[in-house]
Amino acid sequence: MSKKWFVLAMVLVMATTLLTGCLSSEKKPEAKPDPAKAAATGKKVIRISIGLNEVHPEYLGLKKFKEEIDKKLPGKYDIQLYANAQLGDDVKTTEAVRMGNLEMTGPSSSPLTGIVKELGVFDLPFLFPSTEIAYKVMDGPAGQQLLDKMEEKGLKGLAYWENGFRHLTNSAREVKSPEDVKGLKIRVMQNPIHLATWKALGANPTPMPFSELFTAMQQKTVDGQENPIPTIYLSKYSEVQKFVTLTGHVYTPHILIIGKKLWDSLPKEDQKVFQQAAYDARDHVRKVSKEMNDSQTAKLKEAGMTVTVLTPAQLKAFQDVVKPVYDEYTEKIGKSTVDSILAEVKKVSAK
Ligand code: TK8
Repeated sequence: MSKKWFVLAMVLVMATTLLTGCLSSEKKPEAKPDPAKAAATGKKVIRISIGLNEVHPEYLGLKKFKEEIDKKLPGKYDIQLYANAQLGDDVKTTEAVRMGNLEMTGPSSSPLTGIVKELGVFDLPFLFPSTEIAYKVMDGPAGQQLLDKMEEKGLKGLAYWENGFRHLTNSAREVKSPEDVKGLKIRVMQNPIHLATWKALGANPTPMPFSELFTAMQQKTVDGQENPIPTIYLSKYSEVQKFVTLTGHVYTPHILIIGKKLWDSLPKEDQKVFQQAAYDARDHVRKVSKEMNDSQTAKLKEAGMTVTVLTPAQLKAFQDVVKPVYDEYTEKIGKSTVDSILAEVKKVSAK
């Protein structure tokens, strides 16, 4: 081989090694932070994994979170972000954070009710009349009490981020009334209250992790699902779903979580920075979510979906059918929690 060719070959080999090295470290992160790497950079590795993709408001929130930490604690932390359930779905990452095998995650509150049953209050259908009221209640003392309850389970809940009001989509028919829902196979989050709600509506609900949902719709294992507009649009559900009904039947948050042990090991000043970054990023997520909710409903139509807006009377038919879920679940969630959240909703609605 001539010298020229040899050099070219070497360059190619090096480039491929570098490239595959990057790709594989992105796709298959180590189960634990690499201590050698951490020692080399002198930074503490904080991996945060979520189920949604890189264009979703939650991921944009994580970027903001990382930015704030990098700015205020330069050189101290290596914040690594993982999207698309790369380190597991909501249930798995939360378990991993509890066990100390992962540093942070941002699951929906709903799959956490197996750990903290009181969080189920957010799953009660039609609990919050608007996002503003949801923010005020969650960010207020009653919401904070629920985050505090997570601590005895090894989890520190830093803040409520926006997931949002959930809307029904399906591939079978336009839905305007509970009768139209009858018999539809609907994927729900792994949560008994969602299961009960969709049973009350006459659907055939199936709990399933979010990461399996797209394929389930594509293969018609399920007819439909429910999620907020940004998730429906940004996860390209229009490719596998034809109808959206703006049911807004429940508002569920994402919760930014860090392991309690890890949290306790951080210096107090760093805790303050982390906490503030979680709030700043929360505000960013809410702003972006609002913009996306406003603009993406029209985009769903452009993508070929039929978007159905319910009249107040049509919406009431849904609300009436699911009312018994409150009686069935109030004791199971904890009556004092349900009462205090309901009282807060009333109080902030009156203002
Ligand atoms: C992403 C989930 C998702 C949730 C769901 O991991 O499961 O439907 O709405 O946002 O948390």
